[in-house]
Amino acid sequence: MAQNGTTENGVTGANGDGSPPMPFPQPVKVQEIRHTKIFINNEWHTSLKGKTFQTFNPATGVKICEVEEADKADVDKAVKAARAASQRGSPWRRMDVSSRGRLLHKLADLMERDRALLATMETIDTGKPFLHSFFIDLDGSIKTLRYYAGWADKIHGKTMPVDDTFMCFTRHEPVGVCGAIIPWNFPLLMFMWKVAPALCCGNTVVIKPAEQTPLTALHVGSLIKEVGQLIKEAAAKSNLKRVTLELGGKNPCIVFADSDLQLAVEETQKGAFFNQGQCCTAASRVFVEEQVYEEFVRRSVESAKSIVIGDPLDPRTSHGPQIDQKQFDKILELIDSGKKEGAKLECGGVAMEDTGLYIQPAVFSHVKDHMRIAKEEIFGPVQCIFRFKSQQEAIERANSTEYGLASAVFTRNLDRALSVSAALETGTVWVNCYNALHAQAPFGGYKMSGNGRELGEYALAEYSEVKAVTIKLTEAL
Ligand code: NW8
Repeated sequence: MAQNGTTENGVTGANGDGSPPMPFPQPVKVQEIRHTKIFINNEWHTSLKGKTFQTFNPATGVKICEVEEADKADVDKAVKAARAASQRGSPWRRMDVSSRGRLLHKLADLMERDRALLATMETIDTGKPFLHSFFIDLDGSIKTLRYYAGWADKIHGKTMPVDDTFMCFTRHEPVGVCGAIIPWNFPLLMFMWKVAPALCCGNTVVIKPAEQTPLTALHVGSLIKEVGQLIKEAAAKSNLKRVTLELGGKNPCIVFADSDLQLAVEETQKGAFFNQGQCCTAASRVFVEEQVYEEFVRRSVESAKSIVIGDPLDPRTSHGPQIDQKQFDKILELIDSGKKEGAKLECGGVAMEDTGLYIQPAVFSHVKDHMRIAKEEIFGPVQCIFRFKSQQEAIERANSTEYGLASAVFTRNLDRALSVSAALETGTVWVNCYNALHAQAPFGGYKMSGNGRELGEYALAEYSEVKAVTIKLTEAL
């Protein structure tokens, strides 16, 4: 399991009693959720209308706590505070850019300190396995924050030669107040994908966590309070001028007969079932070349049957429950449509009997492009395997969707990997891997999968305005 050497809270055994280091991080016992209010201007506020909402643990159905619910007036209050903090002359705007970077690093330090607690909260709130929360969501969040902390003092314009006796340079300025609506599938990670680049450019941010999963955003509020600065957040959407969106996908994988077949089976399967299939990047259409089709299906089914479903806090678990009843019902309805339309359900696809929201990972073979399971985003643990004959045909079928978020190619042939990745109409193409996301690389959708980019240097453009300053010179030498 990948482990970042710098983020060790909960990983190593600094037990102080001479006992050997723990091989795995452990969930923390959460007695009570301390932060349940609206965080504005470094302070906790109750909702103006006195409203609260409940958040539930999807693994047990048990209520976790009540959270203050922001209404329009609370949002206005948050936006007003964010606007004041982003005025020229405010402490946040006047702060030198390297101090801004240090604050973001400080927040990353605090998240490392509370890493096991945050991972536990994320698991209780979403149902995702604890080790995934710890090694993927927390690792990715902290890395994203540190990556943009490094950018804070490296965002600069250019000087360009222009006509006659002018000189011209650009300044990259913050947009001002940014609003972010966070999805429930990766509450903390998606929070950081938005907030870190926005803050490193000098903006202020108003956040609306998903109703299902507010806990980690609230805890990060308490960490920001520890950082002790006028960084804003709360709960809101507002009249934003620019919108970047990261929407759905029906992401194709193309597996050629010359690929490392076992690697292709493992990566496409993790791609399909990771986070219970609740990923915009879910590998939901796998096209397999006809010579290896039967073998690929056989190995995929064998592997799917060995997935350990269970209590998300148990470190042996690799598959947890779906987020809520509505998603759970929608997934089972789509699985049913697949069976009715003639695809072959090789394994899984049924709810676990004893508890509510668990669905056994489903593998469908003999899926045809016209079926609903081939076209609609399922957002659940359903893998659809298709057969193809020629490279040209695979590319055309992979591209024949309104979506264009991500795709993957499995082959040992470098020429083919390069030409197929050029032909696929998606914002990301993975070659011989899947879900290989990095803070340094841009991520976003073609076509209906979204606007703009997150992560990497490209995301900075979404959060900055470029000003050209042109100066008339009186003397040309
Ligand atoms: C930002 C993200 C990551 C990271 C690593 C491994 C597996 C899956 C995901 C992932 C900075 C550094 C690392 C993943 C996360 C979000 C979505 C889908 C897959 N992210 N990872 Cl939507």
